Amino acid sequence: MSQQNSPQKNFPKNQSLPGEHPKEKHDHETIRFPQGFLWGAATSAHQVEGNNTSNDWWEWEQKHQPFDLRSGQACDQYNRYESDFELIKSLNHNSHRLSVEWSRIEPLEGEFDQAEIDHYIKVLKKLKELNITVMLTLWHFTLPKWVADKGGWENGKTVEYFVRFVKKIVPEIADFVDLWVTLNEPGVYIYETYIDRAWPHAKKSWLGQVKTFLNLTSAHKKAYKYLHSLFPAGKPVGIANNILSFESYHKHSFKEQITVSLNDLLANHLFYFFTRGTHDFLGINYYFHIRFKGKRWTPQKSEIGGQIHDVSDLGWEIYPEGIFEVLTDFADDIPIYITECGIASTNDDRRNRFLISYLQEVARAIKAGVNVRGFFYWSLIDNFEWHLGFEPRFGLVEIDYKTQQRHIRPSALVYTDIIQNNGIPHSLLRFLGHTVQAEEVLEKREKEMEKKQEEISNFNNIEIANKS
Ligand code: GCO
Repeated sequence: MSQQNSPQKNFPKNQSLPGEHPKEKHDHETIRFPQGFLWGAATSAHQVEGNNTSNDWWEWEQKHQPFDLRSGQACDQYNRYESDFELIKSLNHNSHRLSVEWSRIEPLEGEFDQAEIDHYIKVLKKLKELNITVMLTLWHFTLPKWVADKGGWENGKTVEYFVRFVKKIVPEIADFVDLWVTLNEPGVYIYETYIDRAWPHAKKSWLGQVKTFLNLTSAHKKAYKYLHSLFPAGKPVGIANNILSFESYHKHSFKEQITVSLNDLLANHLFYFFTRGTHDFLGINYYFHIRFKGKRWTPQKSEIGGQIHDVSDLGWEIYPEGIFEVLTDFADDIPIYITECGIASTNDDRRNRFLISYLQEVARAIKAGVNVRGFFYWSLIDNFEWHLGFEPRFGLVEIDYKTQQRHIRPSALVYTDIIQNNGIPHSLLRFLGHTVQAEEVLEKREKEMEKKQEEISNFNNIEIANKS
């Protein structure tokens, strides 16, 4: 274009063009969270304590898992709780979620071990000395062996056993607990036991599933009632429930939409429906985004992976928008705590991106009016990931299992930065944006899983051969 015909040529500099608007100021402000927000991390007894020899998991591990997939001394937190809690404090967490191990407290039917009760008093006291808000889970997946031998949660009597245990332990430790979680993820427990059948007492039984579900709802309701008889005026009680974000591939597919609704009802809402009126808060554990495709009624493993988004070392899709969705879906009059949310990754840069992008979505949900009161990252330290052993690395703090040395990962410091600001400083947003290809991770993961499967079946074949 010649100078002559240039559109700028004769256009007066100060005259505005139609559609022009004032330049938006980029404010570089911190994304703030509400005052008093709880910031912490979560663990569970069997996954970190070590040597929980009186529970059903321990027994099952010795029988069905090769040596490297057994909990053993785990993170030895039973002995190292003091230094671990000091670490929490040094990272500036203002709260912590942990659980007590029923099988230590009542290793034999009706026989309570006072020395173990005293141990938990010391553990919780230590947290209070450090001025840390305590969220305590009363049941996190493991059962004393004697309870499991009588049929576990399928047996209606287990509700009475559980309530008797709760009535014993709660008065002893109540002074040091701020929030109670009666049960952890009833749905995941049922799924892993009866559908995936990867956990102790694995079996195919529709009736077993239904009984377990109903007994768990009744255990929660009774524990709730009891806790409120002790603390009518305070000490909120809830559960920690695994809430999944479901979506269909095709908006026009009626079948896919029905699948989404059914799964949402069964996995996310049913337990709350059966226990309505007995939750002072909603505890949400958020990990999964699942897209349903085609004719299938249930999610298939391959669809859980991220064809579009990044994935964790376990192949779980990283989908920050999902946490916004579940939070807005569950928005109610009662407060919400994110009782677990985390990523298994040896790539700490990925954990940084995870933390920042998920917390951004939590902040967005709060801005949209959802009453979120706290966030507990899963997990404080790498730990025993149930049937998968120690390979998945969820920790803000890395563990060298040979020496039990703790190493603070950079992401733990990013989290501390967020906690100190009670928000996400703008400078942290620079962590977003690099992507690791999902295919790469999934391919590696598939190979690892094949290897592991082979190890497990070799182990079981040797066991069978030894027995015959
Ligand atoms: C669960 C538990 C934790 C897990 C965590 C990571 O969801 O199964 O609450 O015990 O370790 O969720 O899978």
